[in-house]
Amino acid sequence: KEVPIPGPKGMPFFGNIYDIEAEQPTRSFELLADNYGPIFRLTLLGSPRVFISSHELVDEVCNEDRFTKVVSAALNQIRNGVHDGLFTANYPGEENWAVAHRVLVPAFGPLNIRGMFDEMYDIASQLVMKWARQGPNVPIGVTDDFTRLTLDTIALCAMGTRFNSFYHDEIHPFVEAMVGLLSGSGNRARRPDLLNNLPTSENTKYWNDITFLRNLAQELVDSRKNNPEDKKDLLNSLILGRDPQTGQGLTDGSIVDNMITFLIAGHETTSGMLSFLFYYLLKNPHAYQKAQEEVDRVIGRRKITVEDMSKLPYITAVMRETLRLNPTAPIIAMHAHPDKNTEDPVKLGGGKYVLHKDEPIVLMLGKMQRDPQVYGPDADEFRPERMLDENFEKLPKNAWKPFGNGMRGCIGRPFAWQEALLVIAILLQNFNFQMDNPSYDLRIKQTLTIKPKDFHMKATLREGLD
Ligand code: MNH
Repeated sequence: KEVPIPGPKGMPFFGNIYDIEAEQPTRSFELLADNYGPIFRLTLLGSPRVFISSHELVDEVCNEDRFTKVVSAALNQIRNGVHDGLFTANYPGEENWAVAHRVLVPAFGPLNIRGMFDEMYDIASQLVMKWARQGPNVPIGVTDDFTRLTLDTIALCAMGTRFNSFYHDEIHPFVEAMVGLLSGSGNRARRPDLLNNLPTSENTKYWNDITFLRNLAQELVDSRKNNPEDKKDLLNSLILGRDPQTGQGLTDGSIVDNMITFLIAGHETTSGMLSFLFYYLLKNPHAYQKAQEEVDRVIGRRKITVEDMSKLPYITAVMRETLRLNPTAPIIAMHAHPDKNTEDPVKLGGGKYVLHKDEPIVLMLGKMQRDPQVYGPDADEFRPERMLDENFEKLPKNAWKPFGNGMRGCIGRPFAWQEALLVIAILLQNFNFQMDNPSYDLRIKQTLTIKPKDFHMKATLREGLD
């Protein structure tokens, strides 16, 4: 009954590294899945891992009694900067994860997220101002401006500081160092440790970026500690939050780890989602019209309030459908649960596929979320109606996973959701949009996350607005 796991033959030492395009690893994995099916194996830097992309297999691996997150590849490199912060902690094993999780879950609860609405609104209106001033003829670099927006928003809410990205052409030094950490981590993940430990200028810069990030983060923590402010933002939760189980707060090291983590995890993913979403709206005029009509009907010309956020079901469906077709964090990795799992060897697919000891399993979220077994023959099409509440609730378990799995799923989801809803609403309220180049078709650029490549649009202020 056992079946060998298929996959391309690798080269000695290099393994399958040449089967993967460095610029677009997720695309390469998808092409391999088209060739080898819903499970295949690659050997990268000497270690084998399996890639799964059907709903059936992903559903099996999402069982937290058998499997849990593993920190590997680029994520394991990011650990050089943020250690056992929430995103990069190995748990079970690293108790700091559980402490930070208990302290920070309330920080992302409904009351706190609503408390951050005004600051989100502040940054969103800066974007509106910029596009209004530019006028209707200037092509907008969509992803760049959405990245300015999400960076400024998370910096204000998590670090209590303003990057003012809409007012500068140069990148803020914190952002430059963070981009250095992220791209450096991506590069290091494709090289053997031997090379990563040499004193090259690239490696020196990598560690300098980390020192810079941590020093600045610590300064901002000290500054808030010395000048307390009475508000519900993420920075206050990091500093003032107490573990309900032990009563202890986070250490300074853990505060800095998680502050930088929020910036890393919280900007590209949300900016990519907004960029894909406007691409899909412009490619689908019917959906665009319904979304704008919803804003006009529910909000009209008045100022948007936090209460409006729960009254936009069509736009919510558009967001879900966008993240189904292009989950901006496109892959997550799991392995057999070290404490709970007693199977030896571990097998997938009802005993068919035998894994190596502690072999990482890579979940290809985008491919899985287009599984025709779940989404039907039009799985590749953008059709927000399938994501309206009544349909969304009927989806099989684990068929929509853009925020990851179980207790290691995204803690920032309500933050991202409120931020994105607000931005979509305020943009549709104030502008009409067009593609800059009507024949543009989606191309994807990947770093840790995916975003549309070279996507430009134009924004015209709507009549009756000044
Ligand atoms: Mn987020 C984990 C997707 C926005 C902070 N996030 C994850 C995971 C996915 C994910 C997938 C699981 C990763 C893994 O298994 O390795 N996150 C998203 C998407 C968006 C997003 C698609 C926006 C859209 N995330 C945000 C925002 C923040 C944030 C905004 C912070 C304000 N995310 C996190 C943190 C984790 C995480 C922190 C790690 C949680 C944990 O393991 O405890």
